[in-house]
Amino acid sequence: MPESSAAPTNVDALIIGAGFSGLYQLYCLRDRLGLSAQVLEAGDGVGGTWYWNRYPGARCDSESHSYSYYFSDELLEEWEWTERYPGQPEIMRYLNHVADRFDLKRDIRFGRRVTAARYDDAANRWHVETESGEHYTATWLITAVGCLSSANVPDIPGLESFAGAWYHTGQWPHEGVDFTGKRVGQVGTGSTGIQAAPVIAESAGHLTVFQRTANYSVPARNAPLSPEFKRYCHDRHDEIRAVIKDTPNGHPFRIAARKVFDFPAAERQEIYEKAWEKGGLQFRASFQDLLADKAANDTAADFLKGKIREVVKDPETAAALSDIDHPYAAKRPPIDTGYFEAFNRDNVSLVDVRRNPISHITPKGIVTADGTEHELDVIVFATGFDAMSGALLKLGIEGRDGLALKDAWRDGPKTYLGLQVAGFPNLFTITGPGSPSVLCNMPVPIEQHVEWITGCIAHMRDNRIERIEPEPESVEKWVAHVNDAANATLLPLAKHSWYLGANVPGKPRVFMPYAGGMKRYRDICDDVAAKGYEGFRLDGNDEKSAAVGDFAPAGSTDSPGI
Ligand code: NA7
Repeated sequence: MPESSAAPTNVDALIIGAGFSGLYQLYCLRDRLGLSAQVLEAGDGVGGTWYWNRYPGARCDSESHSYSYYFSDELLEEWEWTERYPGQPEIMRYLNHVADRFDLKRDIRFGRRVTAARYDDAANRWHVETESGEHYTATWLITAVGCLSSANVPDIPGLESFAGAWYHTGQWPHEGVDFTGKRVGQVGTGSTGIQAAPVIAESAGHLTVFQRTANYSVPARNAPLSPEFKRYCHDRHDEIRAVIKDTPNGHPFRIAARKVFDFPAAERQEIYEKAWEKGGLQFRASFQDLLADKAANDTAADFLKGKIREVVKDPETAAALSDIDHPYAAKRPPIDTGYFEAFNRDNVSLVDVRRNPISHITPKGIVTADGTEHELDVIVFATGFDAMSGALLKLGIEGRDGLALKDAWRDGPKTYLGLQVAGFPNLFTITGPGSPSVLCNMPVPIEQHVEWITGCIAHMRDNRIERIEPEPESVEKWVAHVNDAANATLLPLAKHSWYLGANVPGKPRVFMPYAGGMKRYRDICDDVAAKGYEGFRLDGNDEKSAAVGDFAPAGSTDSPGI
């Protein structure tokens, strides 16, 4: 797209990333506050996560009518999704539509990968550099880099010697990959691998799935949206907005108030059957105590494991696929279109790499510990991301007195509200570690974060406040609260979860997302702002921060997001 040759490099606000969060942040700062703002985006187009994740079967697990911005009634009225779950190309069309409709692209500098961001205390400015050597400065620096954008390619010995082609799903070639007749190895069975495998199997000569942790999955039951449902979305968007703002996870459905053991086994089974037929993440909403009570969770886990054994015909494969080591939804629960059914095809096989680990890669393929060489033409790494903190640490951020973010977070990421880090004035992290983000339907926390940051910057401007950063004690309290919230759930029982950073060797194990629920989080943020940004240090006028109070403990009856 054409770019102004005189794009400003010294602005009020710099935003890194042009996905859901960066686009809305630009709109808020530029069009609502009238600030000068620029977005720096590594890709050649808008879309963020969806710009990079173009793998076969890439589709959002949130229902399309909720996977939308809700800030503009006009936008809600004019846009129409076509399927229950939006596929990657449709999400790209949506985000391009939003960017064009609000004339955002003129303030986005594409093809700019940020490599350094340094805070100059004396000038109270952020200095930002890009890979190509450009230099920008700004009063406020806002990261909108997404939670799942730093690809995790496992360090398997011999990968460089592989004679075929290999790809990570999060860095998929724009021109696509032709699997026709090829021997494909897919490593990873998270949400991505579960979406990709059935689609790859359709054209591959043979697909070998290398599974380390077996996973639950509920059928998505994706389908075109009916005219009646489309009309409902248009006519009732106020109602839908009210629901997604009120539910703990920002999804457009309420979590049932009932508890598992208030129902006899036969009735529970019926409830699970209905939820299975309906499909999607709503399965998780069948009972309110599924993520709070292990025995309750076991009933859902057993139901889902039974479904795997029903669907998959080969008993050995079915046993490996249903040998799941964590409670249902303690890791991000995938939803699928024909995943388990794919293992009934003659051209699909499973290798259980928990029992028989990958030892190395040769020019011909993947070798497992038992000495078998699985000959392959293509390897697909559906191995996830250095989630939540990875993309932020890659930006080369240095705060006050040269404090590097990677040093401040040596023992794991620490923020206040997921939005700011002590020692890094005027830096805001949209969906940062410690925010509800990935436990929610993402556009909901994104809109809340962006609006809160916009309000905070307006407050600073109106009151001539030059700097804002959290008091270290607020950060400590928030980190403790995030831990308490996680510990009130079964989420920490999944030892291999990326929520904990456990998927990346050497990464500190810290439960990163806030599991106390989106509504509670929104109330806390509103309260902090209403109390004059309680727990933050505000410099530049006489305003003093108020000491942060205690956050109400996350009770076990609260359902965390998924
Ligand atoms: P995930 O959920 O992190 O899944 C990655 C998968 O790759 C998972 O099965 C991992 O097993 C597996 N993995 C990772 N490294 C290896 C190695 N070295 N060997 C074998 N297997 C490995 O990423 P996704 O992209 O599927 O999903 C990310 C999020 O995107 C998802 O949660 C949604 O929010 C959208 P493990 O479980 O670590 O044993």
